[in-house]
Order: sequence, then C-alpha cells, then structure tokens
Amino acid sequence: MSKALITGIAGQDAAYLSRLLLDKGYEVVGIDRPGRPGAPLPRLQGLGVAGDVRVVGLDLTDFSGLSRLLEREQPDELYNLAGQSIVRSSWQDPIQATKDTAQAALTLLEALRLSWPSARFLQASSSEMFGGAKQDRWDEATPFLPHSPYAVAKLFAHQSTVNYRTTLGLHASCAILFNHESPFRGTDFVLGKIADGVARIKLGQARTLQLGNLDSQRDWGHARDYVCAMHLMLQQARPGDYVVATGRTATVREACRIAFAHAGLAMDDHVVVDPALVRPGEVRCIEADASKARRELGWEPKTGLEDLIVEMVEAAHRRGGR
Ligand code: NDP
Ligand code: GDR
Repeated sequence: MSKALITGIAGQDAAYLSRLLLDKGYEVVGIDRPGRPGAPLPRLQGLGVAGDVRVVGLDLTDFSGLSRLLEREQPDELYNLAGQSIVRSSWQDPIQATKDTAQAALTLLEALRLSWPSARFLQASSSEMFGGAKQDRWDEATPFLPHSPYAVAKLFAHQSTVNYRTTLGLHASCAILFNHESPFRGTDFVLGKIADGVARIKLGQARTLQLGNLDSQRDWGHARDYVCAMHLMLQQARPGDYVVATGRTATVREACRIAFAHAGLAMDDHVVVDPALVRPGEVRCIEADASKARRELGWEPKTGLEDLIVEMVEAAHRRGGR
C-alpha cells in the first residue's frame, strides 16, 4: 500500500486529494497546524473521508519535528499544499505569509533530503508567480514577475523545489496551478463569494452583491480535476513542472452571469461594483497553456466553468447561504 503525506490537510485541495488517494488504496496522513488536535475538518467530512485520514499537528517550519515525522511515516509521496492562500492577506502580514509558504517549503525539502530522500515531492505553485508577465500565453517557460508577498513566497518555494530536483536529485515537482474552486471555496475568493451571494439573494436574505473589478480575467477549473494532475505528476519517472489550467479564460462578469442565470436572476439587478474592492495591482491573465500536462501526463480537466459554477451555487443554496 502506498502512503502519502499531505500538508494543509484542512484545505480545499487536501480534501479532494485525500479522497482521490484513498480511492486508489493509499494510506493518507495529513499535517495540520499544531494546537488544534482532534478539531473537526469540515472539508474532509464533506467528502466522507474524515475518519480515513490520520491527522498530525506540526509546525511546518519545525525542521526536527518534520524530520522525525518523515523517519517515522516513511511516505512514498509528499504533497505540500499548506499555505495562506488569500493573496490580499499576504499584504496584511507578509512575514507570516512568507513563513507559511517559503520557509515551510524549504524546511520540508531539507528534511526530506536528509531524512527520507526517496519520497516524491509535490509543491503547490501558483499562476500568481507570473504576476505582471507581459506574454499573452503563460506556460512553463514564461518568466515569473510576482506582484505580491504571496507570489514572491510561492516563487521562493517553487525555485527551491527546482533546485532540490536539479542540484540534489530529489524527485520534486511543481504544479503551477491556476485558480481552481469547488463548493468548499470560501467567500474570500470571487467564485465562492458569487455563489454565496446568489444563494442569499435567491433565499431573500440579501438584495445586492458587492464586487470589485468585473472585467478581471481568470482561468478557473475544478479542484477535483487539479488534484488528479498533482497525483499524475508524482507517477512520472522523471519529475518536472507543469502548468495546470483549463485553457479557457473568462471574466468575473461572465462568471456572474452564469451564476445569476442559473438561479433565474438578472445579474444587472443585483451586482454593485464597490471601488474599494477593485485591486490596484491586478494580475492580468490572458491565456494559460497547459499543453505540457495534457501531452505528458494525459491530464484533461473534466469540469467546465458552467458546471463548476452551477455546483457551487447549488451547494451554497443547500447550505442556506453562509
Ligand atoms: P486552502 O486555503 O483551502 O488550504 C490551505 C491550507 O493550508 C489551509 O487549510 C491552511 O490552514 C493551511 N495552512 C496555512 N498555513 C499553514 C501552516 N503554517 N501550517 C499548516 N497549515 C497551514 O487552499 P487550497 O486548498 O485552495 O490550495 C492549496 C495550495 O495550492 C495552497 O498552497 C495555495 O496557495 C495553492 N494554490 C491554490 C490555488 C487555488 O486556486 N485554489 C491556485 C494556485 C495555488 P487554515 O485553514 O488554518 O488557514
Ligand atoms: P485570486 O482569486 O486572487 O486570483 O487568487 P480571487 O478569487 O480572490 O480573485 C479572482 C479575481 O476576481 C476579482 N474580483 C474579486 N475577488 C474577490 N476575492 N472578491 C471580490 O469581491 C472580487 N471582485 C472581483 C479579483 O480582482 C481577481 O481578479 C486565487 C487563490 O486561490 C490563490 O491562492 C491562487 O494562487 C491564485 O488564485 C491562482
């Protein structure tokens, strides 16, 4: 039986990845923040796997603790999904964001190198690392130009992973993930906020939904599909870096229209642009090119934008708003 260790076990992707790996017969051990042992993990519960994942609490910058954990668990695969994932929050506490994302990844890599180098490692990198890149298509060769403390920290973790692969020979890979969502997405993210807002308007709990830049563009996919790409990456004989995206870019306005239309509502009657929510240094995403993942991994996203949004709106409606 293969064993996987997943950091950030309380998060969206960790829940879908746990489900995928358990279905494949893996033993799954999750690393959560220390200090909340036995706390309920609603996303694991939501996918019916809370009882099947063994959870340990550990500070990801604790090198000795991580080394001991690796020696004890001897995992075949290690997925580093932990991190403070709200880009805006990284401006509020850039030092903590850098600790959670950059220092944690380096500590994991170093513990892996010294204690259990045979494990295969996956780093959750982000399209935010491209930031201000001028190219219209973003792929693995596009130069990075990070725009936020979050993205700078992600780039440090990314380059450290590349370094441990190319210089020290670890089987270490980076998934350069574009936005991916699910009913587990909170209202700090635009699709979660739209799904929640539509549900609340439909239920008569609200009349308006305040948003920022409606013309902003993103490539949105389903988290369930993106964790399949992560898993496939670690099954390759050779490690590498892969853009994971659908290839379809849409505006926030388009996403809104789909959500409101599904609920039988007219977006223009409810959406209000709040200039305070418009981001000053907006990342400009024109087109994501995931052809390497399609070609080498045989990976294809299964859920399109419409189905993703419908799933999110219906889940928010069932929850009765938040
Ligand atoms: P989530 O925010 O849902 O999950 C990340 C988890 O990491 C959270 O549960 C968080 O815990 C935990 N965490 C943060 N800091 C620490 C720490 N110091 N020690 C232990 N755990 C910690 O994000 P996703 O599941 O959506 O994303 C997974 C990874 O992929 C993240 O690293 C994210 O940056 C990256 N990514 C995600 C994309 C997306 O669109 N979803 C796109 C590109 C990259 P807590 O809940 O307590 O904060
Ligand atoms: P992002 O996701 O910053 O791309 O980071 P988010 O959903 O927050 O923003 C997407 C786009 O929507 C626009 N927008 C709004 N965003 C929010 N949150 N709230 C609003 O009211 C609103 N109105 C418009 C934003 O300006 C932006 O253009 C996500 C995270 O998962 C990161 O961890 C990950 O690295 C990147 O995706 C890839």
